[in-house]
Amino acid sequence: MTDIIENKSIIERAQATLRHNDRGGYTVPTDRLYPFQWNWDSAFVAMGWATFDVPRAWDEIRLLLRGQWPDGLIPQIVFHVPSDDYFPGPDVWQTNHTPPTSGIPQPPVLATAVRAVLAASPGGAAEIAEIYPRLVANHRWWHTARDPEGTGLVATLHPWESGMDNSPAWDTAMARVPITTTTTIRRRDTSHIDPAMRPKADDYQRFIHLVDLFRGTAWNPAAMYAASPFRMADIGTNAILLRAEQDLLALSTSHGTRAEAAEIAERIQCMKTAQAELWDPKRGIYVSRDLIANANVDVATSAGFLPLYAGIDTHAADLAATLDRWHSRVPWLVPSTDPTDRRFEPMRYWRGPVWAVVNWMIAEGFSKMGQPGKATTIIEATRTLIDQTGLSEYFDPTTGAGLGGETFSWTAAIRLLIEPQLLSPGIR
Ligand code: 9WN
Repeated sequence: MTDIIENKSIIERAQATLRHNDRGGYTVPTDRLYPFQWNWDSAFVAMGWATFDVPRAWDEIRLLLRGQWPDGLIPQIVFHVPSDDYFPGPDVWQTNHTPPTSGIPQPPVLATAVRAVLAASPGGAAEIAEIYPRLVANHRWWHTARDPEGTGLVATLHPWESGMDNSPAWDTAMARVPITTTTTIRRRDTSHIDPAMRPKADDYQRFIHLVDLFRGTAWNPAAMYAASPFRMADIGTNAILLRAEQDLLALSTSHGTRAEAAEIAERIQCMKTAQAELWDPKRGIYVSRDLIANANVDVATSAGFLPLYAGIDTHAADLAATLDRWHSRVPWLVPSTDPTDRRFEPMRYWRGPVWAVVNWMIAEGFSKMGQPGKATTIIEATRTLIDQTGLSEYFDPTTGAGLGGETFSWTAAIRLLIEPQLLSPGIR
């Protein structure tokens, strides 16, 4: 009985958090710290809304797509209304888009979310006719802008694009990026959050150096690709895109043409082959690749489990063993960095903490790839972390403490998505 009441209250709190962060059709990640619409946050959040308000889920997607560029890019941030609470704002990006946006992508979860929200829509949804072609354009953008040589691996040109901003996977490559900037850095994040839980000053120098560099190309995709000293095949982004391609393929059978389906299927084959090459037998996990140094990165992160989420089952048992090894070092899964690695920092953002959205994708992968026990372990850990400490941005894998921002939208969305009785068949 107590369980049921507690359960009900966290579900109500998760729904109330989305309503609280709703700014009239789009959801901010959390009040003040992130006052705009973020790309991959909104994809997860749309799935969360779909568990209790399907029309609102479609609004989330439609408003994100207002930021889409003519060439297909769906930007990392849409600045629907001005705010001084965040740096860098539209004055730094200068992308010349209405509404104002940043000029880089984020992991492309959107097609997966659209498929899930559609499945939760009784009798289908009129929205899909307008949305499907935009997804097609976006996936083509990824391949033309970020894999111009057709290797099957798309490139990430800025750590913010990976969504895992200060991951140790980027350390070696980011050391190549100068710390000089033409933009004056006026960080706002460290006035909202303890700096020990955020990226360091040098990280921001380099983040903004890259923004200055790209702005200098007038956001031209080919020029950015050529100029960037940071060019990584991020295993997370590549796996998420591969998964999204399969969701787009499923959508294409009822909403697209045969030619589109064939084009998507061909890309899927090519991406699967290329991702297989990113297996690291020593670390028992997939890793990212530095496309400038032509070397795989030497650190294991939680993104390395995501090829399971993309439907690659070759190493499912090895990845289950890796998860066990990590679990023997930290009580709370899944740390964002291998806890045996010297670069592991349990409280610093993407260098150690647990993130609910990543857990959800990894659990989804284990569940579909023949390791349901591992999926259950991860989901139970996620549920307990949230129910015990709240809807935090991320969690300390050594203590379970909630870290970063509070009343966080994507954490609320994941709490709704892992509540069995709330799930529509499309999201299950
Ligand atoms: C930069 C909104 C975003 C997430 C990212 C997370 C963080 C932004 C920042 O917050 O990044 O995009 O300013 O720190 O790293 O994954 O989408 O929640």
